[in-house]
Amino acid sequence: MSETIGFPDPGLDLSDGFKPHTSHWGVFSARLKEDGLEVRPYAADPDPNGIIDNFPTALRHQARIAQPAIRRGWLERGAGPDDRRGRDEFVSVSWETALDLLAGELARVRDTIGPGAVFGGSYGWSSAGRFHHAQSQVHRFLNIALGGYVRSVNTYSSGASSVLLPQILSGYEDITKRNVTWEQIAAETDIVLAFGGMALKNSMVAGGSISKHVERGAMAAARRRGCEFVLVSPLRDDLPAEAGAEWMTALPGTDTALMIGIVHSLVSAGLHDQAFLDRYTEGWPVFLRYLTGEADGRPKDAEWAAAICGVSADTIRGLARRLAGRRSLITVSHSLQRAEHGEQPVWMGLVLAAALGQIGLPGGGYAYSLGAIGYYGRRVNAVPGPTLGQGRNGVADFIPVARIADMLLKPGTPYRYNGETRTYPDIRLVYWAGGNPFHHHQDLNRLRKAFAKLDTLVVHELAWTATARHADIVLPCTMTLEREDIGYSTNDPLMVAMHRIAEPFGLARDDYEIFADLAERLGAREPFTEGRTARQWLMHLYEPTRKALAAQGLAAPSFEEFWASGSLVVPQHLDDGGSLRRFREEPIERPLPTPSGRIEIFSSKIAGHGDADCPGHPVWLQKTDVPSASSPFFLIANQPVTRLHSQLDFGGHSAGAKHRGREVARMNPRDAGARGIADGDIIRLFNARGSCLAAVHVTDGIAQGIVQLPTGAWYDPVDPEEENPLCVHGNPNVLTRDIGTSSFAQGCTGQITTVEVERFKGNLPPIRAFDPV
Ligand SMILES: Nc1nc2c(c(=O)[nH]1)N[C@H]1C(S)=C(S)[C@@H](COP(=O)(O)OP(=O)(O)OC[C@H]3O[C@@H](n4cnc5c(=O)[nH]c(N)nc54)[C@H](O)[C@@H]3O)O[C@H]1N2
Ligand SMILES: Nc1nc2c(c(=O)[nH]1)N[C@H]1C(S)=C(S)[C@@H](COP(=O)(O)OP(=O)(O)OC[C@H]3O[C@@H](n4cnc5c(=O)[nH]c(N)nc54)[C@H](O)[C@@H]3O)O[C@H]1N2
Ligand SMILES: [Mo]
Repeated sequence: MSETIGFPDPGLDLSDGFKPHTSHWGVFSARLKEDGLEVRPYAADPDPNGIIDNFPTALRHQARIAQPAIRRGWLERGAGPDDRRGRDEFVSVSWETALDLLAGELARVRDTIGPGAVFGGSYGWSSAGRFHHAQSQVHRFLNIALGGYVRSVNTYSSGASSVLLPQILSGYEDITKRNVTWEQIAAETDIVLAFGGMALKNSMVAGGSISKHVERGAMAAARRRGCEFVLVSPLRDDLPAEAGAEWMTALPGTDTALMIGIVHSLVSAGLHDQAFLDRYTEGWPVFLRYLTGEADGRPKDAEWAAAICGVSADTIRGLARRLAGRRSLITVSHSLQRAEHGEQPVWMGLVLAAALGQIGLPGGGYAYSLGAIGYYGRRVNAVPGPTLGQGRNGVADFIPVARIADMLLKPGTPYRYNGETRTYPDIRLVYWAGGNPFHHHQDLNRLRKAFAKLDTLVVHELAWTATARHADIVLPCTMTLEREDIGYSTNDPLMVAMHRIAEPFGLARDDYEIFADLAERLGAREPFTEGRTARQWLMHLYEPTRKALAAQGLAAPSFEEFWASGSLVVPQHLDDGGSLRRFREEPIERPLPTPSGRIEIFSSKIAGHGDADCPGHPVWLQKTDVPSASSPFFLIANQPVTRLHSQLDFGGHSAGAKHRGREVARMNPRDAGARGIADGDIIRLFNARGSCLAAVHVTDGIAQGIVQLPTGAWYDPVDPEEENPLCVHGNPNVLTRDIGTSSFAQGCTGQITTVEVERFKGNLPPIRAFDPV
């Protein structure tokens, strides 16, 4: 069943020469005039995202890459391990030279070692259009022209949960994208307990495109109806003011203990839903032995939890009473699982929701990652969107995405993943297009050493990111505004005809064109391009949508009509609660896709792996990175407000929020006062792994004992010659730890670490991250 709301869409204002376009952070229209670029948010968006304001300054910024470049050491001495990566200078070359040299190197690795020595995971968010999506392009190229590559699985976003949830509840997409919606919350929910919050800055973004930002309005509507919001988070603004939330702080990384304490309180007071547990879950009795202390002599009561998480036992018991017997919704943010033992809060949040018995009811139960990205909590499109086929990968090997530095530093070494013992491959060449490991990876000083071991690092970039600066071959690509594409996301009804707004910068070329010319040199142009120009590909990729619309008897505009109107509204499925609703209604006929067909509170499969850091039911596990005399503060390294990750950090909106050119950290007044730090000061954050500078905002919107520094400021080493140089700009990943969540999922743990902080008194070094090379 589906419904549609009409075509064309009136929200896209194309008067005065503005042309339609979109991004991961919002639909907009833009026009280029003599005096620069102007952008206008989508008029039907109730809450537009300021990140589009990064475009005007970014388009022709000096940080853009104008010409292909090759690292001098690689050019003069050839491929091979080199710790000069990131310190060496670059030589500008013509496209002919760059592509000839690169094709030769790709052929060498393919023919003398094999495609299993190429790492092409190329993790990253790239840009919004579905055809010029760089990650799809690079995978397709490596499959067709090289015979394959070692890939990466899972994401930095949800490394732990995406491996865990299918074992204990249902498919990852099912749980995140077809579960409780904002419409249901506005209409039905009595109380939302949000672990890690649902910050509007986060739901403002959605991969592929996002037309309407609805979260603020939905929370306001729920609140007006009387819904209560309780926020468990280090930061007050992890829920918007409109939610009117009660804010409480557990120590970072201790939410699992808090959740266990709430469940113990429910059970002790007889407030848990035993009928639900009996009918819909597997293994509650095993968990109960842990909860009551029968298994280990320690009851996990509210006092036990309070001693770990810092929330008082009375508050914990009070939460249990407030949640029981009402339409309660437990939300668990992505951030909670981007940490050591990140599997546990995801699993324990589910057990808490099961004990409350609301799973599968409208607006009730468990919503993992709701509010983390704009595609959760919405309806799903009822027609297929454009997708570029990636061909067949002839290499079976893969790594969990966040284990890249381990792979490069420890080839041939065994590691655990998802119940298996696997071995890291020996990688000689890494190809990156559409991602920024010097943004996304942890312990950047270690990453530099890992990249030094390669023969060759190839990067396609639109700007001189730290990753580009560490590459051997840098190929300048166009940015989204400089090419045509189709913007689309499976949870947004507005498909956007992304018109070209500006000509390419310098000699920049589309990733597609670059790969087509490389494929030619490797004898694979025709299979790669299938004889199509970029425009012909757009027409080809649009066709499945048009056909599906016609098959449903709906208006099915031709590509030309779609392109001329600028957008198309596609039908969406009804908000039917997805598989959890169906399971609740018919647990025997519509079982969950878990081994038992039920919600697994105890998983014999996971227990059978025998990994002590992720046993068969959720447990509290002591963390190894906790505040100490040398690193007394927790550091929260979360998503930035003014940009998507590191993208367009040089744009006006991002730069405008910095202070004295530095990223802004936040500290509680008491912590700052104790160190003689005042609002607006420059501070130095440091620990055993590295150090960086940041400006500081002193505010009571952050809990004591915690410093927050968002991700995304470009890594800017004061002296690249040093072993562990100070980053003068404020990239928190010089401080974070490069360990997996557990031997089970091996997810990214970048969200939390520990640091010391001091007022920076020296001469402030200049920012050079955005200088041309
Ligand atoms: N400490 C810590 N670290 C984290 C996180 C955290 O919470 N804490 N969060 C993690 C998460 S959830 C994620 S998803 C990752 C994000 O990590 P990434 O996705 O790697 O970050 P982006 O900055 O989006 O990188 C995209 C890159 O693609 C480039 N690009 C854009 N368009 C194009 C194009 O058309 N062609 C090419 N070739 N390139 C293009 C951009 O310039 C940019 O450099 O970071 C992770 N890192
Ligand atoms: N503006 C903007 N939006 C984004 C992105 C972006 O780069 N910019 N990135 C997008 C991507 S790729 C993703 S995956 C999502 C990420 O979604 P999340 O991972 O949920 O987002 P974060 O901002 O990293 O974290 C959310 C909040 O969790 C809180 N938190 C951290 N540790 C703990 C803890 O131990 N316990 C509790 N209770 N709370 C904790 C922090 O205060 C933090 O602000 O965001 C997406 N949205
Ligand atoms: Mo992410």
